[in-house]
Amino acid sequence: MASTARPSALPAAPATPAVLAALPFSASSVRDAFDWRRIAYQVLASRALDEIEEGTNRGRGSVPREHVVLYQFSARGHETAQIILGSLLNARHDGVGAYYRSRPLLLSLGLTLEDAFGSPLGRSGGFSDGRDIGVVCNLPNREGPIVLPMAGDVGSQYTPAAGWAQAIIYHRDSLGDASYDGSIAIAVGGDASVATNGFWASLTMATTLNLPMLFYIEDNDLGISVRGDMQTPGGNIARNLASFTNLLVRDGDGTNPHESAGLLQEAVAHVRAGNGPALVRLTVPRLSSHSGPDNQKGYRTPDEIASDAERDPLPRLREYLVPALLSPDEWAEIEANVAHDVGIALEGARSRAMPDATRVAQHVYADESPDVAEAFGGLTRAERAALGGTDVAETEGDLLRFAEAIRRTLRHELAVNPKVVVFGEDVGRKGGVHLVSEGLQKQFGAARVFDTSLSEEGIIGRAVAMAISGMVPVAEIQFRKYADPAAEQLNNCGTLRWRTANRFAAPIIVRMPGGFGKDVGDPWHSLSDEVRFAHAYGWQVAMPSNSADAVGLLRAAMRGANPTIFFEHRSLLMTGDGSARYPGDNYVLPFGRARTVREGTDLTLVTWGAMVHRAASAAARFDERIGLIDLRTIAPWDREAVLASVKKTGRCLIVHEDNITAGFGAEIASAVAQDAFWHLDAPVVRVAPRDVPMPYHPDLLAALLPNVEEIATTIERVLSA
Ligand SMILES: Cc1ncc(C[n+]2csc(CCOP(=O)(O)OP(=O)(O)O)c2C)c(N)n1
Repeated sequence: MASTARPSALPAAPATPAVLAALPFSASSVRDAFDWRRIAYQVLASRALDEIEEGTNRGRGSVPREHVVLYQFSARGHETAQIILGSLLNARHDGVGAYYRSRPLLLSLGLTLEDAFGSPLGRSGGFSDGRDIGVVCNLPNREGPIVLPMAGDVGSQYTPAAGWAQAIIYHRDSLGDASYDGSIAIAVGGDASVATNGFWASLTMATTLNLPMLFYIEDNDLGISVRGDMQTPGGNIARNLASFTNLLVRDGDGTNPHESAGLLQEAVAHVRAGNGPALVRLTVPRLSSHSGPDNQKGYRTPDEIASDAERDPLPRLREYLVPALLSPDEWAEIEANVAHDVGIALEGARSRAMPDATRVAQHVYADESPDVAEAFGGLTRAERAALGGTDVAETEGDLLRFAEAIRRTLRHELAVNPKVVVFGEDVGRKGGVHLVSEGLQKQFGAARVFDTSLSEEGIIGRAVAMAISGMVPVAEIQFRKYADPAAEQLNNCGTLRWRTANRFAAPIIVRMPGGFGKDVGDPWHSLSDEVRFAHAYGWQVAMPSNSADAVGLLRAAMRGANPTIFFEHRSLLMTGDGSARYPGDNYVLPFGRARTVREGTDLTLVTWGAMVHRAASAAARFDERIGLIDLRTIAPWDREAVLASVKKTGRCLIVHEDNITAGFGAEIASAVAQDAFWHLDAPVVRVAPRDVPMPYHPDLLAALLPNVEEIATTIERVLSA
């Protein structure tokens, strides 16, 4: 073991009697409530891991002196309070949103020492199979507390943690699953993380919804190099939140085991009892640099580093336990056990295979092969199979406008699948600003169809955790442009399955109106920019042009295993352009299957969304010469259908509403140029708006959007090329 084997050489921790006297817990109530031997083992183990990885260990026993990982984030100084907290998480469905300095907490929840070493070494197996930084971990657990997949973005852990808390209530009260009784969500973050949008979004969620959620802030007064008073006015988030309605707030010294244990115990009990959320801030020293590459130069003086070293919680833990609860020999025995176990774990991790490079692309999307294990999250295969579906549309259905078709699909899926919830800003009482969900709250109740606070990050982060819990969250973003604040959660949702090597999945559905309206536009409500989601990893992207396709694709998403962006075009919501016959309650349209709107001999016109209608009007002017393909989905997109048609017609024209530069049309043009080049009789051409935002005045809008005339003229030009 490392330098911590010399606790007696360090100054004794002051007892801070004034603080202790004010605390509501007695010495014996704290001492007796915890398994301190286990806590000591885990604190020492975490310390040993960090020291070996950092190369600061002195080398002892079977553990040589070395520096074993390149990108290391040490938790030295943060361990004791985290492990005390972990020891309080014992309900079946406790769930943790944590960050890169939370490995001690994971050790206390069952992360093995070998996995803790193996992943930072980039070895196969473990929590990411070599795909993610070793301290960005996760812990699926079907029998006890889980740790949601962490992410590298500071603050991104908060809204999923709040979503987990809301999911606990849903499973317990709406699905009647008693195994959720008493379970809570925990969000762990540093002092700088409380300046993020995610922190405030989740705090609003937790306090307004009275969620069973504990915020644990470990305040080391540094965000890499920036001091805490730059993140929080006055530098103490607990003091500032003292007057927050519906939040128990506690503040203390995270190096004092007694105080940490008492405060955390009180807060956990408060939340478990259903009294609402709590926040505990504990001060801790950061005993290392921020991360491996950081040398602390320029922002921390040697004196500051030395005075933080004096606040090391490990010797304070020993002071607290020895001799009151453990004899010096017992403490030494724990140290020896840790040294032994850590040595074996390091060897085990080293002997693991390197990750299989041939599998680097696996798990971006769900892999349905029977030999691939089911991820933690989403509907199970059995549940999906039971819901079933058919890709054969009924032909006698009512003629439905676009919005009504989506509403009817949501209504049916809410009725047949109790795990479905529908939510977003104004989605509940009002029924959405486009009234797509009108009447659904009345029919299914406010637990299943509900309004949210105005935070898109909160909406998507919440959906991610709900999906991980096995629910089917259908989140509405009020307008495409307002997905911007949720970009981090959306991107992390898309990579979640891949970066956890299929341990977790979050197949959420994000409904998103956008595009031009009926004679109206503007830069905020009329953005389309669908290409951004096709470019993001792991998403399915639907852009239906009519009611029947909307029904089939939305149902496919809600019975599927991948996250989906479901684009609801405003002009289709506002007009009858997309009306079609209802294809039935069981109609499921697989993604990546284009619709041939019309066959043609001389030119293939490719488009999607609302542009299908303008393209169809233009194509109709050319008798049988124009083949029109409606892609329906752009991720995946039906490459085969487009190539087959272009090989037949020899010409390709792509029309879209998104701006031309790097729009999705460029992807199609590239595929055609590469794989149908020898069949082309003319250049591949795109009709799309110049790179100009959507304008407000109808004349300006009309001047920018592709229209029937422009499409027809371009068809003529390509035909005569
Ligand atoms: C959204 C985001 N911005 C910036 C960073 C870079 N970064 C990584 S850690 C960090 C400081 C975080 O400090 P704090 O939350 O106090 O946690 P600590 O590292 O002190 O434990 C920063 C700025 C990031 N990872 N994510």
